[in-house]
Amino acid sequence: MGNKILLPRHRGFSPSRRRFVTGVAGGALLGLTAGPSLGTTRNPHQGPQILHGSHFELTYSPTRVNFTGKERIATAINGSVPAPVLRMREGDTVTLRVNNMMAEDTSIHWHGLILPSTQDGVPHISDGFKGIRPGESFTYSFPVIQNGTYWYHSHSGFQEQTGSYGAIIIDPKAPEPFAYDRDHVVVLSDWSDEDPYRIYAKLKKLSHYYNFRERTLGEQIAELKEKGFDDYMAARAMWNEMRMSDRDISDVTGYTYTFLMNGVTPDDGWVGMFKRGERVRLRIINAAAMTFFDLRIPGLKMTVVAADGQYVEPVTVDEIRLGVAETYDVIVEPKDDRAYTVFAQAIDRSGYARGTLTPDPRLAVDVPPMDPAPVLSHMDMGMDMSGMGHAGHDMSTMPDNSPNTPAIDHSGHDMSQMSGMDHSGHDMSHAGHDMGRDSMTAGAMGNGRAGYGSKAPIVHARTEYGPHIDMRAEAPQYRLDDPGIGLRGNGRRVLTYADLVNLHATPDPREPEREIDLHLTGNMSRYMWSVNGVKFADAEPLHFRYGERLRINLINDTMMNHPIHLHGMWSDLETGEPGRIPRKHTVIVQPGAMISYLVTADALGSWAYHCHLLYHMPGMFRKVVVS
Ligand SMILES: [Cu+2]
Repeated sequence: MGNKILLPRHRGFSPSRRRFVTGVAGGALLGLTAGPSLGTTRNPHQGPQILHGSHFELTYSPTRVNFTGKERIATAINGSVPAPVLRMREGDTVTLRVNNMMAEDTSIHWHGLILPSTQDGVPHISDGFKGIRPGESFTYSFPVIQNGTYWYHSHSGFQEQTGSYGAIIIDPKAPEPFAYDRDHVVVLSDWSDEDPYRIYAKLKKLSHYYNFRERTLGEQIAELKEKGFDDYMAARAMWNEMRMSDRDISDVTGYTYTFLMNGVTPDDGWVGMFKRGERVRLRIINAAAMTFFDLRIPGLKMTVVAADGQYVEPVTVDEIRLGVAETYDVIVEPKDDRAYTVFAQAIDRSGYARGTLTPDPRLAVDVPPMDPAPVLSHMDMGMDMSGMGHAGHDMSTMPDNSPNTPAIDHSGHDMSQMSGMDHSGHDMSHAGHDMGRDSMTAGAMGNGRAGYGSKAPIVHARTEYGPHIDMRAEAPQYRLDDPGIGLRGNGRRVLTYADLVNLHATPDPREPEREIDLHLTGNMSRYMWSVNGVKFADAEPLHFRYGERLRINLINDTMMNHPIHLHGMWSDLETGEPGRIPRKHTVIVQPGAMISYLVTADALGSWAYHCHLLYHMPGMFRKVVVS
């Protein structure tokens, strides 16, 4: 091993040879075990190395990467972006030594794993854990009491944006309830050449900075001057080609992001092999910092067998939306000797991650065009859809306090931004279609019994009023069978939360003793995010009583999807199937919608509870104390 470690996955036949990762930690890195598989020759398209066993050595080091033609420094683990796949066994006690060879503090959180608070890896929240200082190590150790597909990532600063994430696979003790012949991990992520703190600063200054077409003429002229004419026009052409919407779908977009599948760019493409007739299990993990992906494999049906690592009744679909941090295990059965594209569009259609499933890497395959950029509907703004009288109504012409707009409170809303939100063009036939399904659900949902969600009225706390809040959803609905913005009525069978049915009986069938309402709040134009109008820095911890069964109602008072992650305990998603409640670690709350889940507070100590969009986390975060 020399001073520079050429990572095996970048040897061989990369078509462009632009991508490489090398260690720059130099001698410092050599003093430590950087991972047992560094010397193995691997196909560059096959994604990160896999480490097996119950003892893992993971080393953070600043590492050169090149995803765009420009060299950048990543916060890589064992010199790899994504970090190695960790393959462990249910029933083992694992130890994971994490060495920090970087100049800043770091940490690892084992996302979705049920373990003691001391091992959860969130600095200054997990009991006794203050992060791992430069040059120091921390050894995690915990029994593995579950199986399935999970992932791990840094919980320090914005390190996750610069490469600190990897997959965890836990092989089960008992045979699985389905069969497969082959197993691929599909890690989706978003890479930017920009420093994440610079991205955040830009968002703070101009929340739609990366949403190109929302920018004013003055801002565009400034950009033109900054970039020069050619680069500016190239960016514009890309943008126009992608039909980027001027709506608030994603804060950070393909304007700065390169979307990766197993660390491979769309130009190069990850390659997963199969033999015709095999059942192939794909373990799909959304490890992005900020990007929701809509994944499909044209020509193949996907049978979903697990959500967030938990077995579900198999359900066969064409497409799956993965919120940041969600995972789905699917089985596909390619019947022909042909190649298939694994296509994961960003939710705002500003780009995609791509890979190929193929019996032969030489086979060519088409990449489908991206769908049109989505348009926010009344429903996405939490408006009352029980009457269709709003059809074709242009919100921008409405007086702020019009009695015709009971569903949305615009006080404090920046109308210059509103005027861009012309709803007249949105296709109500889709909304109407979803309405029918909504009303079906509405009868069962919201009756207050375990599994059915809350029947309490929506109340906005006093803390939800003020310049830090620019929207309150007045009629948020359970929309469990709504595939979500950009996926409605697209002619494909899209997985919804209503499709998720636990393969096993609900582990804790108790009725909830109490409910906690959490409104997801913010002011988009000021890029301020909060819970119940209170940002993390000003918030008291939430207290759960040890052993209690409680219900959490998440009400999304913003126009964005937020993936909400509770550490340490399961989120038992109420879908109207009380006997078979699916368990998740991360739950998407759609814009203007509500969702609720039950929690068994069976994990003592302190836990993080937050939106998993990286740049929302500083505000949209709570500490939970179970005692
Ligand atoms: Cu969020």
